[in-house]
Amino acid sequence: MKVVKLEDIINTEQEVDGGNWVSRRLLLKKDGMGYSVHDTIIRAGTETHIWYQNHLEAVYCIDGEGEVETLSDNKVHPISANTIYALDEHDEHMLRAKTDMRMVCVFNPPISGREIHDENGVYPADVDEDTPSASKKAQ
Ligand code: 9YT
Repeated sequence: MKVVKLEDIINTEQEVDGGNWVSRRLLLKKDGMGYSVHDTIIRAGTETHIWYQNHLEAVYCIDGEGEVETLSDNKVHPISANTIYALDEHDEHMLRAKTDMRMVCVFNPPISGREIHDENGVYPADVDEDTPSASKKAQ
């Protein structure tokens, strides 16, 4: 069994700053669970275009307030604490944070660890730990 504490992730390679968000990646592909689990802070006042074409993601908000707009139908879904949304159709969306939002994110398949969004809001299908484009940098 493994036990991982958030404090063990902060200031390591498993803490990735995407600019609008900072993702503390608690469990990754290397942990062999078949999914990854992240504790992510979305920064207040930000708007992020996201389209995970290669992953399914569930996002459970445990603190803060904002909204998700699905771009296929322009529907706006208010998101606040104790609410989960599931991108079960690889939904292209805009994530807007009114306040800082703390989100627990689960990715299937798991991400490798250092992914940041590309210009289309996508993570690549799989990223090797040594791929230079996966290195830690702001978006
Ligand atoms: C909620 C969301 O999709 N935020 C973007 C960051 C991503 N979830 C991550 O890598 O933790």
